[in-house]
Amino acid sequence: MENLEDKIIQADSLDILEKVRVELFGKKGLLAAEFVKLKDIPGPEKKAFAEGLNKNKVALQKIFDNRYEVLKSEEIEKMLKEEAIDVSLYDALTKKGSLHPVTETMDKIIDYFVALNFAVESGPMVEDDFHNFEALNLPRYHPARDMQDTFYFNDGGLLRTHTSPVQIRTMLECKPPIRMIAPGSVFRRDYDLTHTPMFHQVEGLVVDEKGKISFANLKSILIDFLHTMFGEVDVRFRPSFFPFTEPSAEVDISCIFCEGKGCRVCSHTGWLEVLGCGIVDSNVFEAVGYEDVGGYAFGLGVERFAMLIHQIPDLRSLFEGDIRLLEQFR
Ligand code: 2NL
Repeated sequence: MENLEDKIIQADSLDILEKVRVELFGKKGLLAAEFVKLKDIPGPEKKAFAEGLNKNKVALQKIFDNRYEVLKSEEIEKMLKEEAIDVSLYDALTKKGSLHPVTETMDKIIDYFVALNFAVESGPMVEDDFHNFEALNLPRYHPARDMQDTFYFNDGGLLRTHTSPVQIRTMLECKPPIRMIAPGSVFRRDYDLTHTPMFHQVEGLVVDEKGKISFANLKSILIDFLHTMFGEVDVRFRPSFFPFTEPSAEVDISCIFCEGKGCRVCSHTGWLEVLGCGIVDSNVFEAVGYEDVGGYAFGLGVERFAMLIHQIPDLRSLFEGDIRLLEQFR
C-alpha cells in the first residue's frame, strides 16, 4: 500500500501519472489483481479482506485525485507562462499600416460635412429601378438613362449607379428639413483609362421649407468645401444639366498643378472639373411626396479627389491592391 502511494506521489508529470493510473486502477492493474485473490480467501476472513481492499482503493483514489489536481494546475501555470504575450515588446521590423488614399479622402470629405451638422446616411448597393432612376426624374426610356450603363440582375434589380437612391430613401423615411451626405461605392459598366466599374461617390442633399434654400447657399458651402480640400484655389460654376436638378452646374477649380496656366492635367484649360450640383428638380420632390419644399444637391467622385490631392496619375493604381502604393501615403 505504501509502495503504491509512493508511485502516485512520485509521478512528476501528467503522462507518468496516467501510466501509474493504468498500473494501479486499470482492468489488469495491481488493485484488480488483489480483488482476484478474494476468491482464495477462506469464508470467515473474506469480508474483512474485501473491506480492507475497498478502503485502500478509496484512499489511493483520493491520493491520485489530489496528485492529478496538483500536476494539472502546474501544467496550466507553465502553459500560461510560456504562451504569455509581452504586449510591451517593440518590434522595429513590423510595418505600420496606412489608410488607402480613397478611404482617407472619403474621411476628409465626410469630416467637413459632419462639422456642418450634415447626417451621414447609407443604403443598399443592390437597388431597384424606382430608387435609382424613376424617383430621380429619369423615367423609363429617358435618354439620360443611356448616360449610365447599368449592371442589371435577372430579376430587374440593379447595382446602384450613384448614391442618390440613399437620398430618395432618406426623404421617403424622414420629414424635412434634411441635411445629409451619402458616401459609398457605386457601379457602372465602364472600364478604361479614367473609369473603373466600381468607384466611390459622396452626394449631398439639403431640403427645407420653400424659399429657405438658394443657389447662393449651395455656392457658398461648395466654395468653402473646395478651399478646405484643395487650398486657395479659384472656383467657378458652369451651367450644366442633370435630370435631378434644375438649374444645374458643374464646378471647376483652377488647376492645382499649373495654377491655372495650362498643363497636360487640365488639358491646357487651366481648370479641373470636380463637382456637379444644382437645385433639386421639383419632380424629385413629387416622387417622394414632399410638398412646399426647396433644396440643393451635389455629387462628387472620391477617386478623382484622391488623385488630384495626391497627384496620382493613373486611376487604375487605386484598385490594383499593390502595397507599394499605400507605402507612399504613410
Ligand atoms: C456628379 C453630379 C450630382 C446630384 C448629384 C441629387 C440627388 C437627389 C436629388 C437631386 Cl436625391 N440631386 N444628386 C445632384 C447634382 C449632381 O452629381 O458629377 N457626380 C459625380
